[in-house]
Amino acid sequence: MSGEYRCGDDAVQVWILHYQGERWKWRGGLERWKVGKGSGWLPNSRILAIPGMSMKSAWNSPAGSGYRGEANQATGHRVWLQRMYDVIGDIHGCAEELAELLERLGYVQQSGVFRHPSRKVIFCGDFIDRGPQIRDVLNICRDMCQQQSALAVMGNHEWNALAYHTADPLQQGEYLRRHTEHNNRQIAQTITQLSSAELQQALDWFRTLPVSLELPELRVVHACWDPVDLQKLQLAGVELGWMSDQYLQQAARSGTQLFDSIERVLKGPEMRFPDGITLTDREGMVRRKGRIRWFDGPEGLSFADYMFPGLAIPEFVSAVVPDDVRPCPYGADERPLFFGHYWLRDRVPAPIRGNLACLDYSVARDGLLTAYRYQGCGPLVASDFVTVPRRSAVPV
Ligand SMILES: [Mn+2]
Repeated sequence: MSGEYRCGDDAVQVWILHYQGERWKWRGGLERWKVGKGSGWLPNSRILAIPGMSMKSAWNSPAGSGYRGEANQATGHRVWLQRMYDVIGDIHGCAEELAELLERLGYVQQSGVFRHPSRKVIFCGDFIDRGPQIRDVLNICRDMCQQQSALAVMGNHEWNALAYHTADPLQQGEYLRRHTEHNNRQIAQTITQLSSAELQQALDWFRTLPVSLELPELRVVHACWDPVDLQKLQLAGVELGWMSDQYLQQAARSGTQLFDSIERVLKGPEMRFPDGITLTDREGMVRRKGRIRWFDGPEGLSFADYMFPGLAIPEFVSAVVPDDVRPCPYGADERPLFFGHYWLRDRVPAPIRGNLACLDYSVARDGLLTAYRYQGCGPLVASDFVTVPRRSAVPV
């Protein structure tokens, strides 16, 4: 067979079926193909992605039933592409662990950039702050993105860094994110470890990051997938310029709609604690509200169970979820969604549901750097998580 096929730079897996009787059958051998090589086969076929379709359902689907994927009349082969992704959670300056994780996932450094012949990484954001090797993390991740070996979304720490370094035009000498003791402490490692040129380079890169990725196969966001807020953020980007100073000025100002949207998408919705209860978080901040299981409705759950992660202190176990929580339940029939941000502490990661997984297992606090090796079909399963435990001590 001869012919040529090109599909941009995406890493994909090619499945080849052939028509036998009334059904398409797998031709045997899952063929992995590095796209861009122009392999010479499949004359006259078009190769299309079939989002959300498992191989099993494709095998069993009658020929000509309207699935995207096209028969090659000449050879009787039907072929499609499934892009293959490894989604990686919050990294927070843990470069040693990141390099080890990439190696365990089969990525190899070529000309200084981690690559895989048939897969791509998607980073869930929160590259900086906390850990000891922020420069190396930025170099690894940015290089991979620039060489089309990875995609990335912005985390709240990248957003905070941008706002922290952008002057507030309404208040002389102030910044969009105030230089309070807490905010200074949060970004201290990034500022200490990077030279001012490196910091500027990092900020330039952050401005290019989207807040969400919607691919045919899956979705990725740092904290909360709210389609309404995501759309508002997109529209503002068209109007003001994505992450332009103007965009930052609006979205970093409390009280604006854009502020609410960015907070919700990058930090996740929260609920007030019952009557005057306060908790001190791991960074020493006194909190009056906490993160919720926004992907579920609160029906039938106690306050303790509706926290995410759950928090079974007696005051919460006996309390009810306030009326004004605003979840955005994620449907069981939606494509898989991956997010980070939630500092889960379990030592063995698992999906929340078959189409929902949080990949932040607190690597910067002696937890696990966590990836999900997405196989392109079927419900998410615990055995497709890959983790690397924390190696070195945290500087602060
Ligand atoms: Mn975060």
